[in-house]
Amino acid sequence: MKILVINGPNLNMLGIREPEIYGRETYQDLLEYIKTSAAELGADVTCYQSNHEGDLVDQIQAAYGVYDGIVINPAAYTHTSVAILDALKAVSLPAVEVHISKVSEREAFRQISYAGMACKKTYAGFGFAGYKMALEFLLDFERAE
Ligand code: CA2
Repeated sequence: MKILVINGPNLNMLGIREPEIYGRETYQDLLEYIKTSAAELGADVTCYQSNHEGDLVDQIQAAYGVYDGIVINPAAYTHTSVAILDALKAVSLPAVEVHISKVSEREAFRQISYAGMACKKTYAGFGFAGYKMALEFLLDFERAE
């Protein structure tokens, strides 16, 4: 199964600040974790990160016909981007939303997720492990199809 993992703005800064929320591991560590998890689970994973909303929309669109599923942490765009929601709906690929932190216990402005409205499942507050859970979910989902 070919899965595109998309990370949104500032996630490339992981490990640099706010370790109490996002941990001490870096974005490179996250890429390693996803690669190792994918190898273990037998998924073919490509990772993409951008700080730009339009680039994230372009990547989601480009996934159509190429990937079998999407794992997405849209970061701050989670709470603002109807464009990302529309792109996920447009490609209609099975998608899973991931957040490193437990957004449900954070500020009021983080309580809405537009992207989540187009996702089959959300994993939030599990740190990096949420990405592996998302890959497992997509593999199980494909098997059940
Ligand atoms: O918990 C998550 O994964 C988030 O998607 C992370 C976003 C935040 O806006 C969402 O509400 C929840 C922020 C990513 C920025 O990460 C930083 C990394 C280092 C230093 C500061 C922020």
